Amino acid sequence: ARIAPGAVHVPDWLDADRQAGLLEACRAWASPPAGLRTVRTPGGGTMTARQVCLGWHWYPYAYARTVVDGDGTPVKPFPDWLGELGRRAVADALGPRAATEARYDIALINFYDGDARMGLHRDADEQSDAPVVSLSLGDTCVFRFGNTETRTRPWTDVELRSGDLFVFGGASRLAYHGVPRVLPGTAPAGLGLTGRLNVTLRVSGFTG
Ligand code: MD5
Ligand code: FE
Repeated sequence: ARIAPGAVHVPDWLDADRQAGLLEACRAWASPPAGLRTVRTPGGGTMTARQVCLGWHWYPYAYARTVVDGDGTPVKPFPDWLGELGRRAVADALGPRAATEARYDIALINFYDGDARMGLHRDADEQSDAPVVSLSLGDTCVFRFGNTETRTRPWTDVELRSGDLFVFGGASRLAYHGVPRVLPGTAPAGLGLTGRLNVTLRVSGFTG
């Protein structure tokens, strides 16, 4: 379903086996070194979702090759198979032409447990306008898709469930968005995940 220009929601894109496989990979990436960390914002706050990065390490509001705000170790590599998954996602959501230029090299993986949420923000630290690919696992969340101008209404709330794909490209790439809540206990019974996790694939556009 098209939510806005360039923003496409594909429910149930990953079947149960692929969800389980992606979850297993995320658990390995979340292990030290360069594993899951709490993100501290410059204002002295902390994000409630915890995060692990592949390829490039995101810290507010820049990218590095090491976990500069964690254990200082090199960020884990971004695997080729994940880039292929990203291109398949873009092809399915936006068509094959949109997928050809996209060379994914960053994954940000957010773990939402308990009351974790994510405030409205824009993702503007990449130097590429390639679409962001979002894959959801575990509990259903309310995803808030806003507008490119302001942090306020109008916005559209969409429920993202385990296995759903969302692709944010074109005019939606710099829209404000967030996760106002996660609906506890809604994960598929067989998956073995308490809470929610979200994998985003991005193109850095960095050279060198
Ligand atoms: C999440 N993650 O569910 C969301 C899904 C993040 C983040 O917001 O920054 O890690 S990705 C949502 C997204 C990315 C890029 C553009 C837009 C949405 N958008 O235009 O709405 O944990
Ligand atoms: Fe974001």
